[in-house]
Amino acid sequence: MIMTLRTILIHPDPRLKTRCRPVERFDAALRKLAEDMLETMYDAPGIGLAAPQVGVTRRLLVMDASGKEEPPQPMVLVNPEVTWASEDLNTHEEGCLSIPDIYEEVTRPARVRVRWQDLDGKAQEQEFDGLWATCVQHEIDHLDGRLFIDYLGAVKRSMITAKMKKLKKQRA
Ligand code: K2U
Ligand code: ZN
Repeated sequence: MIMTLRTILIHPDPRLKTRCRPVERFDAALRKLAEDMLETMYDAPGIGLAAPQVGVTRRLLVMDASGKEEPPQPMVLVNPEVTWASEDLNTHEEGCLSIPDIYEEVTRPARVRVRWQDLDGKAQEQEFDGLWATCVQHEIDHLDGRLFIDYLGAVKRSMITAKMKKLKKQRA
């Protein structure tokens, strides 16, 4: 079983602003993509990765927000949706593999219930809290073409976008 590291798109990129379409075919290609995304996430390293970040505008995300001392807990969520969000909020410093070296505080519901399909198309539902809740909301935002910098003020966001354009020019 060979896994392939995928290239992570850097903001600004139209594919990162796209509302992704649902996954319809639960086949070997989907499984391969999920495996590649998990390998790409661990290699980055990151604790989450959404399909549009590797150029696939479909509703699929992977995450593993388990702490360093805990065993890995890779999760694959297909066609995820938030079915409930707590009133109380939580503020966490967020980063994004598509916006390297930028970290800003974002406030989100502290707990969310998410419903999704697994790689066999079977329905799953679970409540997330802590870093898992922050991460799953950050990843589902990616599927709707939303980035964590969209929660910042316009001035800060435009400075970050200018910085990323420069970085992309250097990398090209
Ligand atoms: O989606 C991504 O780009 C990976 C994100 C996921 C994430 C962002 C903010 C908060 C939690 C998860 C990160 O780049 S993964 C690296 C990381 C890990 C912990 C905290 C911040 C960033
Ligand atoms: Zn991100």
